[in-house]
Amino acid sequence: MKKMISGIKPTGELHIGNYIGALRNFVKYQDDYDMYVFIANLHTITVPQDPIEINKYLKDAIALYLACGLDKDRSTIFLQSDVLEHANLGFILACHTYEGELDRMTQYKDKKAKGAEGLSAGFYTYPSLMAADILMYDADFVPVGDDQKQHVELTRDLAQRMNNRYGDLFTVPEPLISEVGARIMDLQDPSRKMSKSDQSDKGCIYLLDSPKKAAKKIMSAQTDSLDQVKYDPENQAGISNLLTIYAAIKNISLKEAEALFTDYRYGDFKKAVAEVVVELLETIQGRYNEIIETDIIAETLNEGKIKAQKLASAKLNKLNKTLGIQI
Ligand code: AQP
Repeated sequence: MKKMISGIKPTGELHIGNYIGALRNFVKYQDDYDMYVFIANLHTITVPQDPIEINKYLKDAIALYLACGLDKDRSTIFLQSDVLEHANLGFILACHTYEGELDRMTQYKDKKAKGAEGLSAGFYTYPSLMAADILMYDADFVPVGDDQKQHVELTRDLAQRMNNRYGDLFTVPEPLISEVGARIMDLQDPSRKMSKSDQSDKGCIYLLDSPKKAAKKIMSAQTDSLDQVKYDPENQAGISNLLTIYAAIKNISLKEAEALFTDYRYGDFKKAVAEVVVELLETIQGRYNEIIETDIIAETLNEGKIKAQKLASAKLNKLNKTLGIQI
């Protein structure tokens, strides 16, 4: 069975971009692949965080994984920091990553371009840690939103570099990016990706938003004056984003979604989108409320940790021997 791995960094409450671009695909694939899904908690501290806040996001993220349909008996679900080998392999890979490669990573470049000062060394080198998260388990595929493509490309380069230098060490993974919903945009500014750490929350629908609040956000989403529901991201970014959200949740193509709304006025179209979003949130939140206070979270993480650790320690032993740093 082919292996798949992916993770989400709990820097805030998960949103429908995370759900559509990543989570729903993890759920879809868990029967056909040997699936590894982790909470990327080490990645959260590459920028300063409030420990109390981050701890809540962490717990919510695991509960939401389960509420969205991930199942501990069909997937290995674990906390990145529970498997110490991730940080260890991350350092080894950082020693094989060129400075120029890290300089070219979009998140680092964007922050630098905006004049950010005092960035941590951890923030600069996190792409090597991400490569470690993937290569540790010899994953064949990495299901991600399209903002993560660059990271998987660096991971592939590192795997090939290590394999050329030391022999066959790592499987070279491929990104798996879905056709619909690989980049959900901010509702208020559809030229920007929907993100958890945005300052204003009006453009972002969190999976734990009340259905009423979520519907309100959709009803006030930015549109245009063209008065036609068409998928045309260049000229109708807001409408195209709403169509994408609708199509992804209903699991239909963009063409099919477009055909449903010919002749619709924007207000009625938005109502239809709000309805499917509300239905989705109600289902997820119903399950979340059942899960959040139970032992299932601890059980899931414990089982996941044992399974992941076994593979990770074997991998790291082999690598350390190959590198000559183990007696
Ligand atoms: N807007 C999005 N549309 C589609 N997919 C998305 N993903 C994130 N935002 C969107 C996908 O969700 C997975 C987990 O992402 P992450 O949380 O690890 O990191 P991120 O991409 O940096 O997410 P955010 O929300 O933008 O977080 P912050 O604000 O902290 O940087 C990935 O597969 C990602 O592609």
